[in-house]
Amino acid sequence: MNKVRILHTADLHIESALTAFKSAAEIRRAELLDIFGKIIDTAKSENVDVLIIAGDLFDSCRPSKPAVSYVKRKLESIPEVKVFITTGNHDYSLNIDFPENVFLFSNGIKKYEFESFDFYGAGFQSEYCDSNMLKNFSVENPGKINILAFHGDIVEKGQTSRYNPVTREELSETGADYVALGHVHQFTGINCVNNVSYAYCGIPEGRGFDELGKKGVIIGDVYKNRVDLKFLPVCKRECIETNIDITGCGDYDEICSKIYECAIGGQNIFKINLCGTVENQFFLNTNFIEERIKNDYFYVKVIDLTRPKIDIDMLKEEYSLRGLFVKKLSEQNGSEEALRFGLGAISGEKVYFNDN
Ligand SMILES: [Mn+2]
Repeated sequence: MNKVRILHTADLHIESALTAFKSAAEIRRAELLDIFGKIIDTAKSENVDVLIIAGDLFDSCRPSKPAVSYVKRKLESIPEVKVFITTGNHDYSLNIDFPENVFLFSNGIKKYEFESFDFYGAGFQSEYCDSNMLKNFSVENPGKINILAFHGDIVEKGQTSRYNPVTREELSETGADYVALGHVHQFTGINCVNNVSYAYCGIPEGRGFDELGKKGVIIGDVYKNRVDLKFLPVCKRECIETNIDITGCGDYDEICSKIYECAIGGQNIFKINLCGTVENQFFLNTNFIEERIKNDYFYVKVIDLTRPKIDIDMLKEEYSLRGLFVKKLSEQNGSEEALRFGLGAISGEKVYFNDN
């Protein structure tokens, strides 16, 4: 049966600044380039026919010479693979002399025809694209396998976006068998609307705590009217945000052992939120904790979200509004939450309630 084997990636954002990683930023920047090499090697070992890079390959329109020459060299190493690159809102004007196996889409929709499939793509020409690039597009040879790639936002009808807004209805009208999307940095699952399958593959390496979890690419086969595609994790490190309850920990030794117990995998990038209650007199210094554990992690950031323990027995003896409140509440077996809200309100804090 006719099929096209593809690897779909996007949003590599090569040469992102990553300043939040401080001393680890240089290494992480190098890793963003390195993952490109790994993806190319995967395309080769998995024998794909087509490699799709759906925008924001580079973080800017002016990537450095070393980065460009590495990217070109890796693309040259897979001459048997057809590589389709669309520009995104970050790299909308790339001035790169790509090797012969690369097809670049840097403006309105364009088609390349091959024996077993047609490939369409459209790219950004500036930082923003307020109107839909597809503009009533539908494939010219509906009997063939058709693949479409672009960078942009899938929106609801009537919703706007500055990044090429396209609705599901418009995707369905393209008649493509697979639409390879870029711009959203999270894998969305393989979705389908009227035989048109579409997906965001997400970024292949997380660049911060807004890009959490395992990152990867989409790989598999595109057939006429259906796909057999899966998510393949390729990232070297995961960005992980985790809450660690340190209630009961009396000193830094205990807190650090608790962290080691809960935040496993030192190669990963951690944001650790310490939570729970601590004794009033225990002074928590997150810089000191980071200093103690930093050699065991590629990068670790520690945030103090703990709350001081409330000494009810002491408070209810107080001759004050606060004392009276605590006394009344404990007589009625009030909840810990009610206690915190009440004490907060009495001390003049803003108190927020929500239904969840
Ligand atoms: Mn983008």
